[in-house]
Amino acid sequence: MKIKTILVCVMIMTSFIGLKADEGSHLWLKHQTGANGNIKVLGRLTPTLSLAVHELQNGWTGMPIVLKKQKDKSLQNEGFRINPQSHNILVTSPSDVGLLYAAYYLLRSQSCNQPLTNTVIDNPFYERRLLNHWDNLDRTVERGYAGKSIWEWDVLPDSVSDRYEAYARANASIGINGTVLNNVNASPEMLSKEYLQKVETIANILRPYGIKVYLSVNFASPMVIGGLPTADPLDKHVVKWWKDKAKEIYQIIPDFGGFLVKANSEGQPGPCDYQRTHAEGANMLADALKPYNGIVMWRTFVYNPEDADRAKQAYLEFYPLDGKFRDNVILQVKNGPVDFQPREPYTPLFGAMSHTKTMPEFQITQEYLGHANHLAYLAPMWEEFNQQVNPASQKALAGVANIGTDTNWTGHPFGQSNWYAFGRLAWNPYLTSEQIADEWLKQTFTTDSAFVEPVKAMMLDSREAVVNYMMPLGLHHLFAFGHHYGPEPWCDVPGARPDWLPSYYHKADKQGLGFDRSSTGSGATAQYPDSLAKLYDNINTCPEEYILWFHHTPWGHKMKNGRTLWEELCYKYNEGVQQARSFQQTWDAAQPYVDAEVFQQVQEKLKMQTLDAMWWRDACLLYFQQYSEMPIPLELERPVYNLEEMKQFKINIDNHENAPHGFK
Ligand code: GCW
Repeated sequence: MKIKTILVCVMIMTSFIGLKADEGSHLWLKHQTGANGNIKVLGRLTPTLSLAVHELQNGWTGMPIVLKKQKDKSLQNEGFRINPQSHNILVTSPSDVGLLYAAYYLLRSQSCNQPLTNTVIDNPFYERRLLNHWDNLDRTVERGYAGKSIWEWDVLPDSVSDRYEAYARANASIGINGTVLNNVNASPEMLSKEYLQKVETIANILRPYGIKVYLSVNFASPMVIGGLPTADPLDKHVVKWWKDKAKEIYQIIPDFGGFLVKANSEGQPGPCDYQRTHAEGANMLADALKPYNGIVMWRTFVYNPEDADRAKQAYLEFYPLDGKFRDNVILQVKNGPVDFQPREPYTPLFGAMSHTKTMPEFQITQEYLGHANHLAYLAPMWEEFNQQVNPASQKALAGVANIGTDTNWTGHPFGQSNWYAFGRLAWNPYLTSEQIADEWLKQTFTTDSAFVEPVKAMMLDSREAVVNYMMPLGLHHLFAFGHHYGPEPWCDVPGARPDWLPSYYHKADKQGLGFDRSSTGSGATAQYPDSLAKLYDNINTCPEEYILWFHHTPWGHKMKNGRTLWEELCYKYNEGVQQARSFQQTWDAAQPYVDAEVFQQVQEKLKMQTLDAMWWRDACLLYFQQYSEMPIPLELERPVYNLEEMKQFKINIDNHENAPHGFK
């Protein structure tokens, strides 16, 4: 062999190996490079269009492609049409970003081996598809489990990380078109001139990818950085301060998206501090942004230990304000009425506010689903929500990001699938979890069905497994205080807010288990539409996956399968452990198809997940058994941990000491 040929072979081999050992940094964007695709643009080459051309030239191996911007009655601004013709593929969209989305569509189809035969017309379902970063200015990330914040505030705007563009590209590839850069527990500093210049740099990098920047704002900003004596939304100096601030922002970032606000929640300032309503607060900000087409996303996550059942409070506070919000205000409502638990029924505000815009907030980061240690594919949870709340009644979608500085972005390699699934569902809420998992696996690993089919089945089971081993049958918030990782159904922190303690939610006693939210209890069932309220209110018709959410259920209550509540609880916890074990088997069988490092990383995490599942099962069953006084059915595994010992474990989440096993 000639030296040149050998060299080429070595280069091809190393680039192949290089891709295999990519440690996850390329996410799902692993399509071939150097394809030399034949791409033509009709019209002006804008920065966004250049990106589309570049992506296709690099990755497209099919027929020549013609990209053309043109009006089209069947298309929204960001939608696209792909028309395979005899000698080429004609791709059109009313906008440049629509053509970029089409490029990613084509590359995805190619990676998934989906042939293009018919014309494709694809429009985004929601106009705004946003990530929310809970990232602080000191680069810590609230509820972040994947390293530090990717936003390097300390060195911006002079130094610009390569990650910003990689982030933009990944988001554009799945249709995300907005990002809130900072934590909803917002530092007023964010709106200072100095920080706005840093934001400008990020906005400039994201813009060609069709992504707008938004900011979380602290309601007391006029006091903290403006030196005013009040932040009262009806005070004319306060109104002027926000108007001036909006003007300043838009001078720097002309396409700025708007504000996200957490007000009068968990100690944050807000209009209620001045006896004003949430509507008065939101409208004041909305008026300031209105001249520039900016919006306010106002969160409904409010609750107070002195008030009613926590699950009822968002509704009680906001429902009376229906119709009182400006048209550029959208209420951002968490999917469930408590807080991103492994399973919750939907928040009854959805659908109830017929004269107010609402948008769901999902949590991609796994605050309550095992952090970045557990494999939990969340699309089935969001699909379940979309089956309960008609997506057409919603105006936008937000997801709390799981992204950080880790090489693989999300800590757990399978955490990437949740970022991916969120974007895909924001584009099309009618995609199935199965379809999304299939796409993600094929793009991220291989199209080989010997790998895809079993691993997909594992993903599809994984959220239910977490529900089973953590909180089956509608149990919720049994977490250890603060870090929300392991089980502490017994948790009692002297002086803590009662609504931050598990006993507030599980109400275990000698009679039974669960929160009575029926008409004999807190009456939360009445916040749902009549037919559902009736269904949930009756213990015999309430879906069993919510029975302990809505009913204080007697230990001996007969479940549909004939078991008592206690027995069923034991079975569910055991099923969760068995599922985690089966994931280990599935993954070991997948070894030949996966890069060695990623294989090992997932394998280690699955071991931890199984240990955690056993920890959860034993902690919860042994704790509740003190009340049920019933035996664990003999056919089930015996506890391996001991309740009194477990009560002594106090995980230090920072140095991971004192866990009952290898918690890392
Ligand atoms: O679930 C709670 C989290 C807080 C979070 C809050 C919220 C950003 O534990 O960390 O604060 O929800 O959504 O505002």
